[in-house]
Amino acid sequence: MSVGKKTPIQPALHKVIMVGSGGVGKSALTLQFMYDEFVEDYEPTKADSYRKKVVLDGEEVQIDILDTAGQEDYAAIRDNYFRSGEGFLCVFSITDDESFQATQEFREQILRVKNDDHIPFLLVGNKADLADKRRVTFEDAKQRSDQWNVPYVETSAKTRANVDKAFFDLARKISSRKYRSEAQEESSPKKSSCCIIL
Ligand SMILES: Nc1nc2c(ncn2[C@@H]2O[C@H](COP(=O)(O)OP(=O)(O)O)[C@@H](O)[C@H]2O)c(=O)[nH]1
Ligand SMILES: [Mg+2]
Repeated sequence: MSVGKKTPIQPALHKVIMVGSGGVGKSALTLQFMYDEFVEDYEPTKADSYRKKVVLDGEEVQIDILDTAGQEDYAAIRDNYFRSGEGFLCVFSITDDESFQATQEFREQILRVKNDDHIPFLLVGNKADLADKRRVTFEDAKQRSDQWNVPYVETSAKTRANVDKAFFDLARKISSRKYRSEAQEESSPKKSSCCIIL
């Protein structure tokens, strides 16, 4: 029976922004997710956007990815990028402590621009294949993500480990967030009319 079944006109679009210091693997993760290949020498100053159709929990959705590349040092450009994002993959390299420290600043900037403590956000420790060069422990990263109340995931753009997981977990958070806020919007007029009557 198809009666009453909702058919979306267009697949939902979830806007993801890649943030993190230069060289941590934002482009490599994006390209691995998009095209199933490890690109070792992507132009470090090039920001670009991508779109991929995926099936998320049985529903077709589009994931829009903005791969930033340092232009966000300019506050105005950065704020525009961040404002357009519905979810953030905040990437550092497990081989580089400075890149881990830098995630703090990215987190603060994002919260400032979005003005939303519950913005969909994942802390991503990339280059997990380079175990012998690890400088950031899993525990330290997990502790930070717990403090922020966000998930922590370790990925490798080289081996593809957890790459789909990072994007899908974030898209899932964006999706549930949207439905929740739609539900709130639907319920709030009732509340206010109720207050007027009283
Ligand atoms: N071994 C390893 N190298 C990586 C990984 N991700 C990125 N790289 C390398 O790190 C360098 C910087 O990656 P890139 O994606 O350009 O970093 P971005 O500046 O954050 O976009 C490149 O030489 C990549 O080949 C990874 O998961 N494992
Ligand atoms: Mg890049």
